[in-house]
Amino acid sequence: MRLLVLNGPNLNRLGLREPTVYGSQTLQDLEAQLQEFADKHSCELTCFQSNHEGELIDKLHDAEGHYDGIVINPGAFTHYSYAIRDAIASISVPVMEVHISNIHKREEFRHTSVTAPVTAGQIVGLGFYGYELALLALLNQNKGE
Ligand code: CA2
Repeated sequence: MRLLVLNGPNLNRLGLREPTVYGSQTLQDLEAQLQEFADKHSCELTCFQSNHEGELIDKLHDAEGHYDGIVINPGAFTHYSYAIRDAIASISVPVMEVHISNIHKREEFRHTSVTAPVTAGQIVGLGFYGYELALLALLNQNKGE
């Protein structure tokens, strides 16, 4: 099993500001935690973060044939990027959407996800644990096939 975790804009700032919303751990902490999780579940994990829409789209396209599942936190692109939505829809690899915070409890503009309708599922508000649950869902989904 090869899984890919994609983090979008500003997630490289985790732990540096707004600890009440996003916690005090960094992106490096998140990626280390997920690598440990992947090792425990004997799967191969690649993590990638970008602040650029096109780079995330390229990673989604390139995942076809190379990964069995993708976890994506598209950051603020979630709320308006039809280009990322179309990229997710254009691949056959299952994609799970994750948000560290509960986007439904926050400002109105965060309540909408234009990407969620083309994903296998969405997990919000569980902090870093949400990424582990999303990976687990992908592992289980592939087991049943
Ligand atoms: O809750 C999430 O995971 C979000 O995807 C995080 C995005 C936000 O735009 C989404 O609405 C919800 C923001 C990424 C992190 O932004 C930071 C801002 C300040 C300090 C640290 C990170």
